[in-house]
Amino acid sequence: MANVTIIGAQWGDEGKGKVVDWLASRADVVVRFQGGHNAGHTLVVGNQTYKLSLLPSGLVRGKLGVIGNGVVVDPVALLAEIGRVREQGLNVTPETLRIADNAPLILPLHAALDAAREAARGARRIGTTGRGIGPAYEDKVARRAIRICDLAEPETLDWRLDELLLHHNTLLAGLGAPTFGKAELMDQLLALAPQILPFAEPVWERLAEAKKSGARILFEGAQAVMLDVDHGTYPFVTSSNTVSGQIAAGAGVGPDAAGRVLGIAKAYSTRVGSGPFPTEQDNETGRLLGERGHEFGTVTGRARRCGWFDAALVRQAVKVGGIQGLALTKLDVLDGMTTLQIGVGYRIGGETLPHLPPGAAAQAKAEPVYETIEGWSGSTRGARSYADLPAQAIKYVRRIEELVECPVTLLSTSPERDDTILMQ
Ligand code: 2SA
Ligand code: MG
Repeated sequence: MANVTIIGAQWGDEGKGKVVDWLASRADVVVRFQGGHNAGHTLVVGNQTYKLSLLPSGLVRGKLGVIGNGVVVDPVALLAEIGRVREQGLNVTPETLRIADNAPLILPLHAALDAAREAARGARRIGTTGRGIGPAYEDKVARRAIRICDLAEPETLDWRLDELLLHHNTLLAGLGAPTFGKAELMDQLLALAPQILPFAEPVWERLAEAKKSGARILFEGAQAVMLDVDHGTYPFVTSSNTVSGQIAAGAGVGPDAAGRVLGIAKAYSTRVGSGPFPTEQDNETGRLLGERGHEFGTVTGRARRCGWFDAALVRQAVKVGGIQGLALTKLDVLDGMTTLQIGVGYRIGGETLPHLPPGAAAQAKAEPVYETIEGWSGSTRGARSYADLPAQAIKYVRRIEELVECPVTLLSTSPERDDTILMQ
């Protein structure tokens, strides 16, 4: 297997964790390159269920895990997660986990600002995970972030914190939220330094060595293309680039390192948080999908909004995300539904569009154009070969391939790792 990059092709929670886990057995290194502990990847291995947020999924398979510089790292959340998975028997040490020394930190003031802003937005809130992701990325771009390497230079923390607090306390006070004191933050950083620094290194160097030695690298995306800060349903997006192109900047490798780009899509659609969702079914169908698909956020436990597969949107994700093959997950959730709908475009006023327009007002007005397709009565749950699938389920998959202009190369038929069908 050459290198592989895995990204979400919808709004997240497509089942990337399972597919990454499936492929991790054939990789040597698993790399996170964007996002932070807003991600929630569920991995079912035998009778153990691992819920990972910040840790690369490959750790579950004993592979080297790398957190790239494109990730925003909450050191407290990281240590807590390491503690949790260690209790489940995983071996997470500075030998198995490496973190980019130039990755920016998420501090308590980031989560506080995230929450204060969401409260101030009221009905227009983004529905963030409240983890401080947006404010941490803002600080990185504004060149005032405290990075992991700064923990090794405690003499610089004084002025760094001054600069950070000048900015954040002004904003927090303006929003009527409690401000932060320097001494307390300084103590926290100094206490964290010896726990975090053993994991830190220039990971670009290790990845260059991995490339030289022919090691196979798996890039594990978090969130999804429709949450990309440039290409997603802005402003209802996360604050990082989630497309495959981000692996280069977010891990310190060339773009050729991406290898084969696999997009993950659910056989229907879900979204957590606010924002446009043209094929949403805020009705009995949506509730049925949510119930059968256990659609609750891994990180926050929020109920996910559910609706029909939106081929127009996934086609766009395929193009901007550089997706070469699609893994379709949770097909079994559609088992037994008499008729299925697939979104193929949008109607706004009298006009029909092949893709979702970028403006928020236009997006809110977009009505989906559907194609109706007959469902199947048999079960696809746990199917492990193409021959086990009802004919009509195959038809549904084939129609999706045509509409999104990308081959479906993998089908996942249950959360179990082995319930996976390799197509072609
Ligand atoms: P943020 O916190 O700034 O990244 O939120 C901005 C938007 O991005 C969405 N977002 C996500 N959507 C789906 N899944 C995500 N991860 C968790 C999971 C979510 C959870 O895998 O289950 O547990 O609730 C994720 N992370 C960010 C978010 O909903 C906002 O729309
Ligand atoms: Mg998730």
